[in-house]
Amino acid sequence: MNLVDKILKAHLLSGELKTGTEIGISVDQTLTQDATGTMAYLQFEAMGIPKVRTKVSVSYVDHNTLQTSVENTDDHLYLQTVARKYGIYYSKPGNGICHQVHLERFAVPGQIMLGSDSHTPTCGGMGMIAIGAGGLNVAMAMAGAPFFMTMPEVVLVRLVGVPGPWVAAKDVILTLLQKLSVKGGTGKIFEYGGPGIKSFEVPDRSTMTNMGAELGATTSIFPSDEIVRKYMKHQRREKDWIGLGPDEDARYGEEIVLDLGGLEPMIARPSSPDNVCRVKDVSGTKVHQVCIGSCTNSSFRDLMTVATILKGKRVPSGMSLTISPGSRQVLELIGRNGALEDLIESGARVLEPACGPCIGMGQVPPSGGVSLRTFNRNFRGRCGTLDAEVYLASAETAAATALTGLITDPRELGKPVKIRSTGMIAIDDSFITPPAEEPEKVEVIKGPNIKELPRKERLVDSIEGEVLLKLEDNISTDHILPAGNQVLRYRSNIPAISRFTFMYEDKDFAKRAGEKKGGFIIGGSNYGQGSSREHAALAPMYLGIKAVIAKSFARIHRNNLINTGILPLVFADGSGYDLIDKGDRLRLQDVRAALAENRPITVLDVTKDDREFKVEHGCTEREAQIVLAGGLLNYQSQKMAGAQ
Ligand code: MIC
Ligand code: SF4
Repeated sequence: MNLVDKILKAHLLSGELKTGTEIGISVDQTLTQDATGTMAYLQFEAMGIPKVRTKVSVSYVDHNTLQTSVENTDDHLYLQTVARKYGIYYSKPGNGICHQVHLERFAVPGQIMLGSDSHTPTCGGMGMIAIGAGGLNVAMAMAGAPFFMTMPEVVLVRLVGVPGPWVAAKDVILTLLQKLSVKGGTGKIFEYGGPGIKSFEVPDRSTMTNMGAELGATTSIFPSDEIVRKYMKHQRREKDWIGLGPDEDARYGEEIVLDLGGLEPMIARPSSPDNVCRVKDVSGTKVHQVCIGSCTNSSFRDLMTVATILKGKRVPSGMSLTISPGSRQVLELIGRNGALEDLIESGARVLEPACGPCIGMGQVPPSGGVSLRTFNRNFRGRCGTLDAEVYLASAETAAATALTGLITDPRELGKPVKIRSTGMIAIDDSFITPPAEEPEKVEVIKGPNIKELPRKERLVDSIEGEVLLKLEDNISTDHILPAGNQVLRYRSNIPAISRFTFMYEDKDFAKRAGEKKGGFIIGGSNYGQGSSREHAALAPMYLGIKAVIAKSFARIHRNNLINTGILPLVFADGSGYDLIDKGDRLRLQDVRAALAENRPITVLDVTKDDREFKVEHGCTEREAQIVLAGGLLNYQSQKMAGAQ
């Protein structure tokens, strides 16, 4: 057996481990963050369960920590009180980015975690199956319900050889993105193995599993070996360590061999994480800003690498260099060993341990500016400036670039830096509030911006409406519902946030959708890639979108559409996409029967003389029931009413 199958088998509640079939698995841990958490906890509260049924559930505040508006601060108070009442750990603003802190303080090899953030697979670097999902799915998992998914194909990524000087984990995952593209991991789990894994410590491994999300993979995982044991020992959690790996004769659906010795420093050019080339191919490009941090590259090792490169040097005066430590622990460690001083002296601006610029909260580049970031996503507009050019690269490349103001291959720095491990860490968990001992005494506080989740009515049999938007391939949830300072504060208020739907693609979209009383969206392939934000489904639902017809969907967003009651439909014949135009009026016929009987749906293009084409819903029986009910909340209420 491979490692993935071993862990899944130990958690299997329904189905069998056969690629492409639906399985139900038990969930040990959950994680939420502030931008997706409020919705998840509102849903959890509505279930009327007194306490979470997981082993560990943690609520992090890391995305929108600035508290520049009362909506934001009210969200934090809600998250804090709801956590205390229902048995959830609460990680305060300033404690760090959920994935980094979870790795440090909570992740356990062999366990399964569901998180309402697409980069939840970060903890796969420690031998955990950690999967990103929509907030509603996480709420269900907190209530003890199984998580259902289509059993992915397990791909072995066999690392051989030893990386050359200045080649980092980020270069491994960028190389994979170059080879496989942002769709290459769809329906797959990447299991890393081979002798080359020994070259990477836990945080490096987590850089790779983190950015497996950019490949579209369900998750990625490394074995739990002595390197994991050492990491956990330094965190004073060695007692939670278990050794875990594949059998010697383990079988995989596919195998990719990567010779680390042949790799070079790589960089993703604007505006997709798979638009990858060698750093040296774009070296000399002028850069206005360098941002170091995010859940991909903000560990102790990353920041020590940067501090060691910058020590005794200064960045040019026109350069804006920011550093966001991944956690308060990382900040404390570099504070104590003097590296923080080196960073400050070099001209770096040290920000709070949080997502910060990665989610467009500050450090918005100038118009037409060039920003090089150690982050994981560079979709157009995500940084807050629509015409900015954002590059993604390793901490090594970022530090070299900060020093010259031009994209610079770190190999030009000469002798590579060597970073010693943290050693035993003086743990301070004071920013993590445990659940209350007397939960009945805790009052859950909800500010006026926190609105209940809107619900959809049950699905009707014949759906008619206009095509409001036709989009190309690889539309991300950042395109559907952007983040950033203007929008993030409304994550607990669907009516308010829906006004920003597709704001960069078509600024009148929300208004038009309102006037036309909803309609349809046409998408290309990999529609909804990227972030897990279910707001990218809830807001269109609120605006009356009935179905998205696309060439294919990204996993988490497809799930979110189903949970929201929006039909995710795929063209049965490739040419269907070309035949429809924005503004066409479509009619979907016999929809309920097609879902119940698992057959394609017939669509008539009323504008084009009722031209007929077929679309597939691809729903399992359970998914079909959810869509028929008008979403997961309705489906649950129906089930509960049926049980009584
Ligand atoms: C992201 O990196 O896009 C986010 C912001 O962390 C999202 C979650 C969100 O939109 O709240 C994600 O990755 O799922
Ligand atoms: Fe936060 Fe960026 Fe990581 Fe998303 S990708 S969790 S916004 S640091």
